[in-house]
Amino acid sequence: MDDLQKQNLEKVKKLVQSAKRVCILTGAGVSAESGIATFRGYSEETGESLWSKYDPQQLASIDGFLQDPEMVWQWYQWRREVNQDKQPNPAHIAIAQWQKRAKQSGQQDVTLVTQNVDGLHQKAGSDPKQYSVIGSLIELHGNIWQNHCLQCSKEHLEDVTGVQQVPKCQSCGGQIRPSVVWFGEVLDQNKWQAAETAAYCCDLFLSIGTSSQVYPAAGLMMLAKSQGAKIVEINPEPTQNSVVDYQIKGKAGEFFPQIVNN
Ligand code: BJW
Ligand code: ZN
Repeated sequence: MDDLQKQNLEKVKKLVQSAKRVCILTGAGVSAESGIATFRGYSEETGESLWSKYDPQQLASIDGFLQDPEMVWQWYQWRREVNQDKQPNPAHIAIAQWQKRAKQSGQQDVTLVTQNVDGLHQKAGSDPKQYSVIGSLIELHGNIWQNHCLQCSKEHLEDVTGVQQVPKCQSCGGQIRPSVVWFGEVLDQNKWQAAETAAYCCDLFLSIGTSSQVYPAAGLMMLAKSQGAKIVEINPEPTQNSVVDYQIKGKAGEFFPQIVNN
């Protein structure tokens, strides 16, 4: 570890201890050490990223689904199959434990905003139920394990394991789709408002495992900075984001627990 990295780690540990309101934004990189593929950035654990093999406009856009629903549904079924046994890694666990400690002590608010749809933060113990309340988990891009009707929006709880054709909604006959946010779709407004509030009010913003290329999530960092928050990034391939105050160049599962458990 070089001197700058050591200095940054020590400074970030102090910030973590003294912050009153914290907003954590996570991306695919936080799940890379659990064996889940990232979208763009390279990850040592899974090799190629999803978008190096597949076209996001075809598979993760509303137009793609309208054009070829079967292909998109089957791609999500494949990802569900591949991801079903994946477990939280030390980064997910350390985040959830920090949130729990913060809630119990009443000394800090630690809100987790994730772009991930894999459900691993929940599995680790972060709480998504009250996403409008500071201190919980906000799944900004939805959850791959949930489904709803494209036409009437009804949530569908039935087990779709192994179903290879797009299921039909029993209420309206519409197509059932995964409850994730595709390109060209607006985010859930309650979730987005909660995320903006957490970023706006925080004094420490931690960006972990995201390439910061997808909006509006990528804009949260700038919002936090505009209100005077310190900005920390943990990523083996640091982004060129000029608003970052402290870069921790490395893996989330290795460095995040060091920062919060001391
Ligand atoms: C590690 C690691 C380790 C590796 N430890 N780190 C403003 C400007 C420009 C464009 C737009 C804009 N506003 C809106 C847009 C359009 C669009 C957009 O942002 N496009 C950009 C790509 C240019 N945004 C939208 O369409 C959004 N909707 C919207 O804005 O609505 C309003 C609107 C509607 C209509 C017209 C216009 C506006 C919706 C975005 C939805 C994103 N959906 C996806 C798919 C979800 C479902 C699924 O899983 O299939 O969400 S795309 C994909 O990218 C996924 C992710 O959540 C998201 C972000 O990716 P993330 O998490 O950053 O992952 P990677 O792979 O990019 O990066 C991983 C990082 O980890 C790398 O940096 C590695 O180095 C690092 N890493 N190992 C720590 N061990
Ligand atoms: Zn329906």
